[in-house]
Amino acid sequence: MSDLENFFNHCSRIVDARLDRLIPSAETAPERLYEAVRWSVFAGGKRFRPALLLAVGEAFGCAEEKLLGAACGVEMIHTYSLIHDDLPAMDDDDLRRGRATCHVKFDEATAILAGDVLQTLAFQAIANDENLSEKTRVRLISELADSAARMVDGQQLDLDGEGKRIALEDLEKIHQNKTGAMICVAARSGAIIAEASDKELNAITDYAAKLGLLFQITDDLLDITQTTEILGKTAGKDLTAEKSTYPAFYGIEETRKLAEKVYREAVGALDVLERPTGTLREIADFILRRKS
Ligand code: GRG
Repeated sequence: MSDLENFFNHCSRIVDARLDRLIPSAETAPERLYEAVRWSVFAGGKRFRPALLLAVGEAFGCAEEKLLGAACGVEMIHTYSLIHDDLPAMDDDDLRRGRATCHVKFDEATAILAGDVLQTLAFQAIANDENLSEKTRVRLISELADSAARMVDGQQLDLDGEGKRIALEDLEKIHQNKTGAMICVAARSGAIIAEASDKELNAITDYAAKLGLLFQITDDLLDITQTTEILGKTAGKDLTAEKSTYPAFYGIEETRKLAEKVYREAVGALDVLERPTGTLREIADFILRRKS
């Protein structure tokens, strides 16, 4: 197993253990709500955003314990967005993370509430994190709130663009918000907790912005080149929903070249850092080559 795989496995283990402590048990009333939350949270997501937060924090020498609450907060917002994205009023999907979506397993109202409560639990996880100063907690909450709002903006823009031919710059705006904001806040949170300088935070922000774009480009490619079984979510949805995607603009081969260019820009942004950035570079490489 590669060092990066070991790192991801380790992150998944410690993040899952902390999420288990932060999320009320399935026996907590109203049981159906917390069963639904746990169904979606512990469904085997990649935990990419928490791993990114931990990797950035560790590059700046920060202890894992200080990073875990914020990492879980980001993952909870991400999971809420997936639950709501799968609802009939949005993407209307029945498969996520390799199992039935929340509204299919439970019901639509419960899935809406499961997403709602995950949002509040995310902010609670940071507000109550005694490993962090109150000033840091407020800054992280503010950054996470801004990013979660940008994600919702991006989702609305995406819905507005369905079935229409949109300009490339509008496509980029959708993705900077819908996908990029949460990836960016994960990386920035790691740097903020680790007390990175402003110059270092700017470099991490540039890296994360490119990484978010790379994540979306590879997501678009996987949607048309990968199977439902491997993705753990329905493949080919972008074509069915007539979405504007990078392959729709450029074709598959040019989109692959674009992904490589964005990858080089992401790792290039790290060059100004006098820190051990090996894991961050490997993460960009992993996103470029990912299969799910
Ligand atoms: C409904 C408020 C609201 C927002 C939805 C997340 C999102 C915004 C939509 C999901 C649609 C989508 C496929 C977006 C592309 C990028 C993305 C967020 C993919 C899913 O993230 P992964 O691959 O998923 O990290 P896992 O399950 O591994 O956590």
